[in-house]
Amino acid sequence: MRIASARVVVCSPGRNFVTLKIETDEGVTGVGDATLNGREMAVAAYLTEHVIPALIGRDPARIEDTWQYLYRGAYWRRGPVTMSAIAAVDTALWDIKGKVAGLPVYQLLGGRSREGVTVYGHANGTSVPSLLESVARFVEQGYRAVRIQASPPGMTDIYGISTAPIYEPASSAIPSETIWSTPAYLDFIPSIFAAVRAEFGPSLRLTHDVHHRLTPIEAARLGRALEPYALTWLEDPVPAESQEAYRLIRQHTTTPLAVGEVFNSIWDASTLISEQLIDYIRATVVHAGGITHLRRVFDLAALHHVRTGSHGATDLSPVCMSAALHLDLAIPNFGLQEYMPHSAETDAVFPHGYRFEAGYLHPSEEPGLGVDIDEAEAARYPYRAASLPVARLEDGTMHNW
Ligand code: KDG
Ligand code: MG
Repeated sequence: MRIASARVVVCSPGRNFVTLKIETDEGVTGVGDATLNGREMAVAAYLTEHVIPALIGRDPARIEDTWQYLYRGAYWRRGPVTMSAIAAVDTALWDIKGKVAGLPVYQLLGGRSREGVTVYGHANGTSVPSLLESVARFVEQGYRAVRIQASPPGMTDIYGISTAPIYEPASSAIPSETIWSTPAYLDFIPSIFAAVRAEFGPSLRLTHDVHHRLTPIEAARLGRALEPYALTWLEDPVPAESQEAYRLIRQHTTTPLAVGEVFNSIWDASTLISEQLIDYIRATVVHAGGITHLRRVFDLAALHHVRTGSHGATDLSPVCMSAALHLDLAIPNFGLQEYMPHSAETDAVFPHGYRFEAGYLHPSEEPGLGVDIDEAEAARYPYRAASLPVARLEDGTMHNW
């Protein structure tokens, strides 16, 4: 069997997605997600101009060799654009391998290690009462874990807060600007955990996403203030370009830490994992080199008591979510999976077989990944340039979004 053709489909059913579809000379097809929020066309061009021509005629069964060919062979290693492109190829080849074998991909990864994939939903509010209502809706639906975000008094439009039914931060072509106040945030956040614990008790698993806004010592202070509320994790307290920064946070708090949604290689996390500076690694299939490379990251994590908590926001397509679920089901050190349901338009473009039940997601039992792209449906939603926002401090200084 040989790869006969491959094409990139860019569509925007409510938000932008980049998808790679590979076809073999025997008519078997595979799909891979290549979406990089706000930088979609860079990955599309990387695939079309530099990767697809080299795929034609290759044996689709040689997943590891193809991965190494695209990684080592490019000379310019790593980075989100390169690794998302490699991820799309790798994911599509796993899909093809599963279809050829007649098995769901999780069976090829060693089989089921658990009955279902525990997921967390996004509860948010513009005030504590509206946050409590939002948490209650997730509990009613059977969620066992919830991420909680609320806007501190006087701060609007900050990360994670939305009054729309589906949170979608990428909007205008030129980034919108938001204002951030660290003192207001640090003063407010412990109170939302106190309120949620008082209302919902100790067993609901809770997380919170700082979205890279603090310095290490500020993060240490927040982690310590949140210890009474027993978080499952505090996410991205500081930017992780400096993995060493986490040593300082770790010295001061027992609040578990989760990092890695912007990581694209094992090298981004090697110090964090091997020194046990974090508790959860949040890298995911589309941005971290596909199933092949993410499995390598997760295996390293398993050696060091670090569990997984893969990113699963709506800018990761149902193709990525399908792949993530097969991996989540098979690995020994699964922790928690993020889950934001997609819009009805997105679900129609990407027919998939995974399903939510009683707080768990279950991957499809179909051969391969159990997801596809309906290209006629995708063509109804052309690409629209959309960027993530930026953040400034109150005096106008650029900050981390
Ligand atoms: O594209 C960026 C989003 O995926 C990110 O802002 C979402 O932080 C996020 C999360 O934890 O889901
Ligand atoms: Mg996050």
